[in-house]
Amino acid sequence: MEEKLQTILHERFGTSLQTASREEVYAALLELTRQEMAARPKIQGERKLYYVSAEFLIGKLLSNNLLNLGLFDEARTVLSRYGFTLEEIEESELEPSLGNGGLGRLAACFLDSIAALGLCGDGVGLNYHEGLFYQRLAGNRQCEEKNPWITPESWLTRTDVHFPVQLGEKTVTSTMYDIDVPGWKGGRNTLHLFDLDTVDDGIIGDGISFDKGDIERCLTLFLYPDDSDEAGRLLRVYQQYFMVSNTAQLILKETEERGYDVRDLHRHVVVQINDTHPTMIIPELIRLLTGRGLTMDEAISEVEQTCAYTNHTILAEALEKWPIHYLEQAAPAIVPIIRELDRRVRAKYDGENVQIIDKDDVVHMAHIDIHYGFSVNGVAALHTEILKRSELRPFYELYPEKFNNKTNGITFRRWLLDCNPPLADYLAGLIGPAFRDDASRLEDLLAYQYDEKVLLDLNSIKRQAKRALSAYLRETQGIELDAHSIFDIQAKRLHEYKRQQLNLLSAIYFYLEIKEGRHPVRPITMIFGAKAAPAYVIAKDIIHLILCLSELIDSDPEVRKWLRVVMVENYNVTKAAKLIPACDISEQISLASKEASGTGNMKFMLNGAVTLGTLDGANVEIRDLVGEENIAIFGKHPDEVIRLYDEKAKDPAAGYNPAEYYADPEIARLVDFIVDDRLLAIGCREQLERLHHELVTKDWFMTLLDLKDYLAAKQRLIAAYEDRKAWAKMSLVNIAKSGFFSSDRTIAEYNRDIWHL
Ligand code: 26V
Repeated sequence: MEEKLQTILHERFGTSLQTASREEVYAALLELTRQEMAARPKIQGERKLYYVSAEFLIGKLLSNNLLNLGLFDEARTVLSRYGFTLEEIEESELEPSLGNGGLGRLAACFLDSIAALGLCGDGVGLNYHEGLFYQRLAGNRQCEEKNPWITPESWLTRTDVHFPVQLGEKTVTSTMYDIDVPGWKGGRNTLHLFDLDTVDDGIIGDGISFDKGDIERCLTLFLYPDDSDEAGRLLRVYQQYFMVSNTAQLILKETEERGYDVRDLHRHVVVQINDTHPTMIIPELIRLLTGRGLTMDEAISEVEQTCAYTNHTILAEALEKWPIHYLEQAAPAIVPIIRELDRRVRAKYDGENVQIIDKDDVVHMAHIDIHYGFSVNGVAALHTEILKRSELRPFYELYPEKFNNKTNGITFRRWLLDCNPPLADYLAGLIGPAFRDDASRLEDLLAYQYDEKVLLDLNSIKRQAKRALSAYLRETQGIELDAHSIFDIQAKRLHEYKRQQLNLLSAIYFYLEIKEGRHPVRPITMIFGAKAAPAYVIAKDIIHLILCLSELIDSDPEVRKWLRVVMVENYNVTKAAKLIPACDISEQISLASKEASGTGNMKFMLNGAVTLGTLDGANVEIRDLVGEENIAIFGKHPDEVIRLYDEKAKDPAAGYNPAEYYADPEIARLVDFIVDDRLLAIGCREQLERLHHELVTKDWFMTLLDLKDYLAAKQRLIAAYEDRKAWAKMSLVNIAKSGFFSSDRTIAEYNRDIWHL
């Protein structure tokens, strides 16, 4: 490798490893890695998977690709010979922020595992020029800025594949870009990202504003453009149709090139629809197949046996519904097909609640997927049960055989080997390297749970990671942390159901206790990472509260010694990889029943954090694996929460009422601090009062219901931290039991039950 790098540096920049800048070394490593990837065989198969997704949150790729190519250790060694670290070289790489949160990161982990297992499967999505916005923290607020990532030095390859797509009245021509996906010790698949040459970043004005009506110039600028107005919602539909029309055309072209008849599509192709965003691929494939001579019956039958759907949320506002006139405007070609699909459903079933087009002429996207797909899966055991029992119950009664669970997973290549080499190397020294290929072998670690030396080592690896995070935050945000304090981290999208506000009420509790002279046994560092959707008012109020509290505490030397509240700017995959190894307490505190799975919970566990969580999503499975004694569970049971919602649905005066909890002076003391003069002096009255009012009068996600139980559980966990050996043992059991959450396991299950590749 050293020689190859020297050659590239010499030929491209007339320099060498002795004299090159970090940027030049990055460019050389990028080129070398791209050459190595191109030399890997493309994975082939009789049957091919297309994983279609609006999001692929792939993160930076240099170190991850080196790892999968087996060049990671060599690269680290060569670089260190010249005084570089791979980490600092990778700083030159811009992170492609092609995703929002869990769903997008899951798609990226899946691509990694599909290639690792040698399965023939490509990802297909959109090439957003600015991805999700860049989050700048200023004036105690989130400010959205554009977030360009496409440079001449990038992983994208422009191809000569183009397709015509009818957007509204006009037909545009797409361009396909490819990113190689090298599999661990294996061949390679591809991520295809479609784009339009006419898209123009120059139309972006202040922040992330642009003319949403100028479709040809704005189509692929941003992921999830603001949908608070009609132009924004229409743009979403344009994006979705553009994505799936390209995908459908690519599928038919490749199938024919592979020598198969599209009349047999389902034997050679399987399409996984990642949430409802790609739903229109169903009518689009039907349209194209009838265009190739299949009858409507034949086309529907093929497509029904080709498409499978994954549900990622039960939140009502995230279940996509589009007025049919949006589709008429953006994707007129498929409207007759959607009407035909709806007609067929009506001929078979009476229930209003299973129809595709409702009485208000609104199209329910998930209903298309369920009627015209052969598989419907949830993403954790509890989530799938809730889908069957309540959210999708009428469909489960129609098609029980379609429903199945696939508990999410994460790729251990990125979330252990790449992001935490000190831990990965230590584990390899202890239990051998087998866990790198087979994550279940991490269980071999259990043999050491009473080994004092190992427990001490684990604690010191954690402290090293905390120091590294501290150094990183000092450089990037000028924040100094105490590595001996407890690192308590909540990093995920900002949403009321995830309940960052609950965590903040615990910060207020500690603050008030310290002010009254009762400080914790050890300082606590509470770290948040979260982006809020630009139009989500309460979410932005919660960010405002995080930042105001942070300022209040930092300016109070008496409190600051014992408590810190820190917000990491622009939380993304890169930041996650720095935070996760350094975490002691992993906050997974969503209202039970609302978090479909969570995948951050798995990443923190794998890196030795102890979960403080509700019985929600995959937390339930984590508890089952590690046992009650190695996790801190609190809060109301999901059945109880569902019962409270049902009661309220029947009678608005019944069910959960926050006022009943606010009547408790201990709770009121914490909630009222949100509008205390000390915070009002720092923050914005309107925002803080709105948040306070929301909690006291609505509190849709039942923060106050779980507050006391949460405080008690957190205090117990903080006390438990003082027995350093017992804590290390908990940490060890979490690492050892995390193998189940490898996405290699998840993908093997998808393949066994759904894809049959
Ligand atoms: C919904 C919406 C609604 C309008 C704004 C833009 C937007 C973007 C995405 C979505 C769907 C969100 C679904 C989602 O991300 N679900 C998460 O999926 C993870 C992977 O399965 C899972 O671990 C998380 O629990 C779940 O919240």
